[in-house]
Amino acid sequence: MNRNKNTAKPTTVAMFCLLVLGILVLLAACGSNSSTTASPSSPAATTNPAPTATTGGYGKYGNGGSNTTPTATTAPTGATQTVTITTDSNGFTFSPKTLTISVGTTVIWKNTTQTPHTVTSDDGKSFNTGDSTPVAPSTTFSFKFTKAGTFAYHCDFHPSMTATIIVK
Ligand SMILES: [Cu+2]
Repeated sequence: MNRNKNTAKPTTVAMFCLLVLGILVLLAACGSNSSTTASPSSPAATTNPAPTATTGGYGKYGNGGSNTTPTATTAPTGATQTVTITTDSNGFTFSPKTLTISVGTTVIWKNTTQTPHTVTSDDGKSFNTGDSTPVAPSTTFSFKFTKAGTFAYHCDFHPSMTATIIVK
């Protein structure tokens, strides 16, 4: 009996080992599985650090290091000119009535009156605030002139309000 068992043992042991190994692997898999299910895979919040203003040139002078950002706000490229919507002895008016600018200039109409006005090019298509979205009191309307030409415009609400932008 004993001898017989001894001869049969090696394979049995090997089989047993494999079985145990297999079970262990399964258990390990199950174990790790159940333990990981608890933690919700949080989509690693990619904290994009705001592009820190380059501490180049300017930072070196003065207060060494503190970013003295040279007012580089994304302003409209090119120059700007302002036309004031105001009141004169004749009533509402654009001031100046004729404004000469160079190509690429953005004109800002500033309504300083208590009444809405439109800024409507006479050709009806170059620029237009539209009657439903006029320049409300204390607000502005901007338009960038990218083409040379003479642009007469008016206010749809007040026929006497006429003016011209000359783009060179
Ligand atoms: Cu008006």
